[in-house]
Amino acid sequence: MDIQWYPGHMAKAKRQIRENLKLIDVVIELVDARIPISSSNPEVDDLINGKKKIVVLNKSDLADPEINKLWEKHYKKANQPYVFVDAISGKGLKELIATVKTTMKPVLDRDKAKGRLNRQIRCLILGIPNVGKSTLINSISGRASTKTGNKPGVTKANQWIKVSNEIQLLDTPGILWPKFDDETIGLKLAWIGSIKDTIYDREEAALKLLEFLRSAYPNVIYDRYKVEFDENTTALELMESIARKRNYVIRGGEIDYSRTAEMLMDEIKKTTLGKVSFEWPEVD
Ligand SMILES: Nc1nc2c(ncn2[C@@H]2O[C@H](COP(=O)(O)OP(=O)(O)O)[C@@H](O)[C@H]2O)c(=O)[nH]1
Ligand SMILES: [Mg+2]
Repeated sequence: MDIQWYPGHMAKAKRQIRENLKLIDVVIELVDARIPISSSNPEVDDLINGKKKIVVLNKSDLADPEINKLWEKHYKKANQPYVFVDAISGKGLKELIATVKTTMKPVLDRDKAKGRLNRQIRCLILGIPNVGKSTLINSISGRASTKTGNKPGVTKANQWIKVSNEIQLLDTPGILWPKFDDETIGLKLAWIGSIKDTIYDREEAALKLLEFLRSAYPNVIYDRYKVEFDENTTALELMESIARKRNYVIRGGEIDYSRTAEMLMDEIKKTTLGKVSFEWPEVD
């Protein structure tokens, strides 16, 4: 998938979100549990202009359970409603529905006091490409009404999906643009397979990945690639050992860096390396 956010695209996406925001009560911001910050858009809070927001950490099945716990603490402390979900299996969806209700309770109570009964809660899903918006909408609606995958440009009139007696969900999610202000954000998006790694130098991305894994998940490297290393081993040396182990060499016994990098990027994207999170909140 290719994300090219030209200023025109961005302006259009923003306009669409603003239009849809007029119709809704609650914003469900979908992020990737492995990179909750890098997969969210810092402009969201300005954009939603005071609407209630629930952070939904999707693909939590792929994230490190220990790091998920740190994020839970983080959002609790920040008083930010959040839910961990796995949109494919539907795990966490009940909790999401419950969270929508508790978040809106004060508003509903106020409306009830004014005599406005049977008030519907209307929700909108927002998120960057590939984060699982369509999958979540499908799971929540219990039918395959929304196409999953990456087919941009298919637009139709807005429809409401009935989630429960009180909750409705706009069937068209808002697409946010990822931020690339910081080089590491692009790298993390490439590691989770959210953007084509060809946007980056693949060998560079794979080297940075090894650097990250070496310090954060050394056992993942040991277990999968069965190579020895210590704190003095550079990422390049590590890549070379892995290449030799796999016999990724070309004529003359030279390392095939390109093939090794491709394999590494492939395995991290396919989550062959297990449950790995790429960022965590600052903890004291
Ligand atoms: N493992 C896992 N994969 C997911 C989850 N949610 C979505 N996906 C996958 O992520 C990819 C992108 O999902 P999609 O719903 O098309 O994302 P969208 O671009 O935000 O609409 C698809 O291959 C989905 O199967 C999840 O909770 N766990
Ligand atoms: Mg989609």
